[in-house]
Amino acid sequence: MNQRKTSGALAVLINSTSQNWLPARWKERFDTVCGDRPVVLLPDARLDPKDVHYAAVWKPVPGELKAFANLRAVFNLGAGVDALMADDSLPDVPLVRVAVPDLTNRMTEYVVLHVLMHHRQELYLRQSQREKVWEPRYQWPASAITVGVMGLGTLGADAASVLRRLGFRAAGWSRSPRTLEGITCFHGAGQIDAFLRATDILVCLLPLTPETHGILNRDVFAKLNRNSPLGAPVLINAGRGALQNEADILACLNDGTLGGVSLDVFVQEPQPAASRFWTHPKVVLTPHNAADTDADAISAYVAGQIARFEAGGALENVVDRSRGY
Ligand code: NDP
Ligand code: OXD
Repeated sequence: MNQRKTSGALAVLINSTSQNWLPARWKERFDTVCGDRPVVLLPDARLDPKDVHYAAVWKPVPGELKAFANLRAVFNLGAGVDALMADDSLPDVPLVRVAVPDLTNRMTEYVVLHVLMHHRQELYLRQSQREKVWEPRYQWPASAITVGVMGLGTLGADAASVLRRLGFRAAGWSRSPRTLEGITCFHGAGQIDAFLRATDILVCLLPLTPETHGILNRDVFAKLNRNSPLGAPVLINAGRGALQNEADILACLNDGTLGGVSLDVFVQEPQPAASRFWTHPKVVLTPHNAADTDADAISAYVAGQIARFEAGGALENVVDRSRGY
């Protein structure tokens, strides 16, 4: 194998204030797994940018990475690379995204939780509890519901297969043809209508790209199946906020085109206090924490990739920049 050995620094750039992203914790984890390699938390005035060979980043400010002339690879500390793809000055080196069982399992937990919440009428039952009303409604079986997953990649494929094992009918939609056991697979613009017509609960795990921007809109919601025991279709979006037209979602909830939604992602994050999504009775809101990237799991993943790359091996999960994901 071609050795690419180096002691170049790993620069860590994190631009988030939420608890999961505390930069000091990420630095500590990287220090532990990177052996002798210097790990530098940016900004750091003492750093010579030429010493940086790798960058591990979450939402860096556009332009921040072009300072590193000797960069060999960028590791995005999440699965979605839309924030990086929006940076015109992103250096022309491999861009690696997260695809690890830890993240996949967390997302599948979120999807299963929210599919079950709507399927088992939890919004009605919690309201009944608050009002001390003992009026159980007919509960249909999981096999009466088709969950359609938009995006059959690392996350969507796993969520769909676990839902199928729970007894739901599972369908999925991707860009290119996929074959997944027990899942009815659709692909491309030519098959989206058939996919939507079969779907009672629509789960979105698409990446945000120019092609998918705004895809969750009234036209799409109006094509979902209206003849399931749910009464009206349900949307669950844990992809990215800009996939959804938020005015359409609220209007469709109000006129019955949608019966309920679970939203983990929003055009504006955090959501402003005045947003109707906080208080709408048919909305379950979570603060973009469907699947946290865990510092223990992801630092080990990045260090492992660097070690393999320097031993002459190939990087895994490299983003195809022409597709945008
Ligand atoms: P992958 O790249 O593994 O999968 C993406 C899937 O979307 C693929 O099946 C792909 O099709 C499909 N797709 C992309 N573009 C289109 C299109 N134009 N039409 C139809 N299908 C399309 O991504 P992951 O599964 O790892 O992650 C998905 C997204 O989840 C991330 O990009 C991120 O935005 C979001 N995410 C959210 C988190 C949260 O906490 N809320 C946490 C982690 C991720 P094909 O198979 O043909 O390539
Ligand atoms: C991700 C995310 O993309 O946290 O991993 O949203």
